[in-house]
Amino acid sequence: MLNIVLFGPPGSGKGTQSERLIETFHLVHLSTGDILRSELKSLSSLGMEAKKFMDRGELVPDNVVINMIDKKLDENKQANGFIFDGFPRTTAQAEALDNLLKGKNTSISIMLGLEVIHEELIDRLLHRGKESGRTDDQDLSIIETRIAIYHRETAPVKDHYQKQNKFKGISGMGSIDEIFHRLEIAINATL
Ligand code: B4P
Repeated sequence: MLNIVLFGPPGSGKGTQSERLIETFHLVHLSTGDILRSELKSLSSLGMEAKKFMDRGELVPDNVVINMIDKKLDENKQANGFIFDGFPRTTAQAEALDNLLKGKNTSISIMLGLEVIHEELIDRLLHRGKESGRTDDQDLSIIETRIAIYHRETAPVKDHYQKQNKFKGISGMGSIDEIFHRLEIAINATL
Protein backbone atom coordinates (compact mmCIF):
# COMPACT_ATOMS: atom_id res chain seq x y z
CA MET A 1 0.00 0.00 0.00
CA LEU A 2 1.11 3.55 -0.73
CA ASN A 3 0.19 5.77 2.23
CA ILE A 4 1.18 9.43 1.89
CA VAL A 5 0.89 12.20 4.48
CA LEU A 6 0.69 15.57 2.75
CA PHE A 7 1.91 18.05 5.31
CA GLY A 8 2.27 21.83 5.51
CA PRO A 9 0.75 25.01 6.93
CA PRO A 10 -2.76 26.21 5.99
CA GLY A 11 -2.69 27.40 2.38
CA SER A 12 0.44 25.43 1.46
CA GLY A 13 -1.42 23.51 -1.28
CA LYS A 14 -2.28 20.23 0.47
CA GLY A 15 -5.87 20.05 -0.78
CA THR A 16 -4.92 21.34 -4.23
CA GLN A 17 -2.11 18.83 -4.77
CA SER A 18 -4.06 15.93 -3.20
CA GLU A 19 -6.68 16.18 -5.92
CA ARG A 20 -4.03 15.56 -8.60
CA LEU A 21 -2.11 12.92 -6.64
CA ILE A 22 -5.18 10.72 -6.07
CA GLU A 23 -5.75 10.54 -9.85
CA THR A 24 -2.14 9.73 -10.73
CA PHE A 25 -1.52 7.17 -7.98
CA HIS A 26 -5.13 5.84 -7.59
CA LEU A 27 -5.35 6.60 -3.90
CA VAL A 28 -8.21 7.44 -1.56
CA HIS A 29 -8.18 11.08 -0.38
CA LEU A 30 -8.78 11.54 3.34
CA SER A 31 -8.96 15.25 4.16
CA THR A 32 -10.03 15.86 7.75
CA GLY A 33 -10.86 19.48 6.81
CA ASP A 34 -13.23 18.32 4.03
CA ILE A 35 -14.82 15.64 6.24
CA LEU A 36 -15.39 18.19 9.02
CA ARG A 37 -16.87 20.73 6.59
CA SER A 38 -19.27 18.12 5.20
CA GLU A 39 -20.36 17.18 8.77
CA LEU A 40 -20.92 20.88 9.39
CA LYS A 41 -23.03 21.23 6.24
CA SER A 42 -25.23 18.30 7.25
CA LEU A 43 -25.68 19.90 10.70
CA SER A 44 -24.62 16.67 12.44
CA SER A 45 -23.77 16.81 16.14
CA LEU A 46 -20.11 16.17 15.25
CA GLY A 47 -20.24 19.08 12.78
CA MET A 48 -21.82 21.41 15.33
CA GLU A 49 -19.16 20.50 17.91
CA ALA A 50 -16.32 20.98 15.36
CA LYS A 51 -17.71 24.35 14.19
CA LYS A 52 -16.83 26.02 17.50
CA PHE A 53 -13.16 25.22 16.97
CA MET A 54 -12.99 25.76 13.20
CA ASP A 55 -14.62 29.22 13.41
CA ARG A 56 -11.87 30.32 15.79
CA GLY A 57 -9.10 28.76 13.65
CA GLU A 58 -8.35 26.23 16.43
CA LEU A 59 -7.80 22.50 16.09
CA VAL A 60 -10.75 20.17 16.63
CA PRO A 61 -10.05 17.75 19.58
CA ASP A 62 -7.80 14.78 18.71
CA ASN A 63 -10.32 12.07 19.67
CA VAL A 64 -12.91 13.48 17.24
CA VAL A 65 -10.60 13.44 14.19
CA ILE A 66 -8.94 10.12 15.10
CA ASN A 67 -12.37 8.38 15.28
CA MET A 68 -13.33 9.97 11.97
CA ILE A 69 -10.20 8.60 10.26
CA ASP A 70 -10.62 5.14 11.82
CA LYS A 71 -14.14 4.98 10.36
CA LYS A 72 -12.94 6.11 6.89
CA LEU A 73 -10.12 3.51 6.87
CA ASP A 74 -12.68 0.79 7.61
CA GLU A 75 -14.96 2.05 4.84
CA ASN A 76 -12.10 1.81 2.29
CA LYS A 77 -10.60 -1.62 2.99
CA GLN A 78 -9.92 -2.33 -0.73
CA ALA A 79 -7.93 0.91 -1.34
CA ASN A 80 -4.47 0.88 -3.01
CA GLY A 81 -3.46 3.42 -0.41
CA PHE A 82 -4.39 6.78 1.08
CA ILE A 83 -3.44 10.43 0.96
CA PHE A 84 -3.82 11.91 4.42
CA ASP A 85 -4.41 15.64 3.87
CA GLY A 86 -4.44 17.84 6.97
CA PHE A 87 -4.02 14.80 9.25
CA PRO A 88 -2.13 14.13 11.49
CA ARG A 89 -1.99 17.65 12.88
CA THR A 90 -0.67 16.81 16.37
CA THR A 91 1.84 14.27 17.67
CA ALA A 92 -1.03 12.43 19.41
CA GLN A 93 -2.81 12.13 16.05
CA ALA A 94 0.41 10.83 14.41
CA GLU A 95 0.84 8.16 17.10
CA ALA A 96 -2.82 7.14 16.75
CA LEU A 97 -2.49 6.95 12.95
CA ASP A 98 0.61 4.74 13.20
CA ASN A 99 -1.32 2.39 15.51
CA LEU A 100 -4.43 2.31 13.33
CA LEU A 101 -2.33 1.46 10.25
CA LYS A 102 -0.33 -1.14 12.18
CA GLY A 103 -3.62 -2.83 13.12
CA LYS A 104 -4.33 -3.06 9.37
CA ASN A 105 -0.82 -4.43 8.59
CA THR A 106 0.32 -1.29 6.81
CA SER A 107 2.17 1.97 7.61
CA ILE A 108 2.97 5.47 6.33
CA SER A 109 5.21 5.29 3.23
CA ILE A 110 6.27 8.95 3.15
CA MET A 111 5.43 12.37 4.59
CA LEU A 112 5.76 15.17 2.03
CA GLY A 113 6.05 18.61 3.63
CA LEU A 114 5.06 21.59 1.43
CA GLU A 115 7.23 24.61 2.28
CA VAL A 116 5.74 28.04 1.55
CA ILE A 117 6.66 31.51 2.88
CA HIS A 118 4.27 33.25 5.32
CA GLU A 119 3.22 36.12 3.01
CA GLU A 120 2.26 33.70 0.22
CA LEU A 121 0.11 31.63 2.65
CA ILE A 122 -1.79 34.75 3.70
CA ASP A 123 -2.33 35.86 0.07
CA ARG A 124 -3.61 32.43 -1.01
CA LEU A 125 -6.00 32.03 1.95
CA LEU A 126 -7.46 35.55 1.66
CA HIS A 127 -7.93 34.94 -2.06
CA ARG A 128 -9.73 31.63 -1.38
CA GLY A 129 -11.86 33.38 1.25
CA LYS A 130 -13.12 35.82 -1.41
CA GLU A 131 -13.78 33.09 -4.00
CA SER A 132 -15.18 30.26 -1.87
CA GLY A 133 -16.90 32.05 0.98
CA ARG A 134 -15.01 29.89 3.53
CA THR A 135 -15.39 31.95 6.69
CA ASP A 136 -12.10 30.77 8.26
CA ASP A 137 -10.30 32.20 5.18
CA GLN A 138 -11.91 35.64 5.35
CA ASP A 139 -10.51 37.07 8.56
CA LEU A 140 -6.80 37.87 8.79
CA SER A 141 -6.65 37.29 12.56
CA ILE A 142 -8.22 33.79 12.21
CA ILE A 143 -5.71 32.97 9.44
CA GLU A 144 -2.82 34.17 11.65
CA THR A 145 -4.18 32.00 14.52
CA ARG A 146 -4.24 28.93 12.23
CA ILE A 147 -0.67 29.54 11.09
CA ALA A 148 0.51 30.10 14.70
CA ILE A 149 -1.20 26.87 15.82
CA TYR A 150 0.47 25.09 12.91
CA HIS A 151 3.90 26.21 14.16
CA ARG A 152 3.10 25.35 17.78
CA GLU A 153 1.15 22.08 17.55
CA THR A 154 1.50 20.69 14.03
CA ALA A 155 5.12 21.38 13.06
CA PRO A 156 6.40 18.80 15.67
CA VAL A 157 4.64 16.07 13.67
CA LYS A 158 7.48 16.50 11.15
CA ASP A 159 9.98 15.27 13.82
CA HIS A 160 7.80 12.22 14.44
CA TYR A 161 8.22 11.06 10.81
CA GLN A 162 11.78 12.38 10.48
CA LYS A 163 12.76 9.94 13.27
CA GLN A 164 11.32 7.17 11.08
CA ASN A 165 13.31 8.52 8.04
CA LYS A 166 10.03 9.19 6.26
CA PHE A 167 10.00 13.01 5.96
CA LYS A 168 10.78 14.82 2.71
CA GLY A 169 10.50 18.61 2.37
CA ILE A 170 9.24 19.94 -0.98
CA SER A 171 9.16 23.56 -2.12
CA GLY A 172 5.50 24.58 -2.33
CA MET A 173 6.33 27.82 -4.14
CA GLY A 174 5.66 28.20 -7.87
CA SER A 175 2.93 26.94 -10.17
CA ILE A 176 0.60 24.05 -9.23
CA ASP A 177 2.13 22.00 -12.09
CA GLU A 178 5.72 22.62 -10.95
CA ILE A 179 4.90 21.60 -7.38
CA PHE A 180 3.00 18.53 -8.54
CA HIS A 181 6.04 17.44 -10.58
CA ARG A 182 8.30 17.74 -7.48
CA LEU A 183 5.85 15.62 -5.45
CA GLU A 184 5.60 13.02 -8.21
CA ILE A 185 9.40 12.60 -8.31
CA ALA A 186 9.56 12.15 -4.52
CA ILE A 187 6.74 9.56 -4.52
CA ASN A 188 8.17 7.61 -7.47
CA ALA A 189 11.46 7.37 -5.55
CA THR A 190 9.66 5.43 -2.78
CA LEU A 191 8.03 2.88 -5.14
P1 B4P B 1 -8.07 22.30 6.25
O1 B4P B 1 -9.26 22.06 5.41
O2 B4P B 1 -7.06 21.20 6.32
O3 B4P B 1 -7.51 23.67 5.67
P2 B4P B 1 -6.16 24.30 5.20
O4 B4P B 1 -5.00 23.66 5.88
O5 B4P B 1 -6.38 25.75 5.40
O6 B4P B 1 -6.14 24.08 3.63
P3 B4P B 1 -5.16 23.48 2.56
O7 B4P B 1 -3.73 23.63 2.96
O8 B4P B 1 -5.62 22.10 2.21
O9 B4P B 1 -5.52 24.40 1.31
P4 B4P B 1 -4.67 24.58 0.02
O10 B4P B 1 -3.33 25.02 0.46
O11 B4P B 1 -4.77 23.42 -0.89
O12 B4P B 1 -8.45 22.68 7.77
C1 B4P B 1 -9.47 23.60 8.12
C2 B4P B 1 -9.78 23.53 9.63
O13 B4P B 1 -10.31 22.22 9.97
C3 B4P B 1 -8.58 23.69 10.59
O14 B4P B 1 -8.29 25.05 10.86
C4 B4P B 1 -9.08 22.92 11.86
O15 B4P B 1 -9.96 23.71 12.63
C5 B4P B 1 -9.89 21.78 11.27
N1 B4P B 1 -9.07 20.54 11.12
C6 B4P B 1 -8.78 19.92 9.93
N2 B4P B 1 -8.04 18.83 10.14
C7 B4P B 1 -7.84 18.72 11.48
C8 B4P B 1 -7.12 17.80 12.31
N3 B4P B 1 -6.46 16.75 11.79
N4 B4P B 1 -7.10 18.01 13.66
C9 B4P B 1 -7.76 19.05 14.20
N5 B4P B 1 -8.46 19.96 13.47
C10 B4P B 1 -8.51 19.81 12.12
O16 B4P B 1 -5.32 25.79 -0.72
C11 B4P B 1 -5.26 27.11 -0.28
C12 B4P B 1 -5.50 28.05 -1.46
O17 B4P B 1 -4.25 28.23 -2.15
C13 B4P B 1 -6.49 27.56 -2.49
O18 B4P B 1 -7.35 28.62 -2.84
C14 B4P B 1 -5.63 27.15 -3.68
O19 B4P B 1 -6.28 27.35 -4.92
C15 B4P B 1 -4.43 28.07 -3.54
N6 B4P B 1 -3.19 27.47 -4.06
C16 B4P B 1 -2.75 26.19 -3.83
N7 B4P B 1 -1.57 26.00 -4.45
C17 B4P B 1 -1.23 27.20 -5.05
C18 B4P B 1 -0.12 27.64 -5.84
N8 B4P B 1 0.90 26.83 -6.14
N9 B4P B 1 -0.11 28.92 -6.25
C19 B4P B 1 -1.14 29.75 -5.97
N10 B4P B 1 -2.22 29.39 -5.24
C20 B4P B 1 -2.28 28.12 -4.81
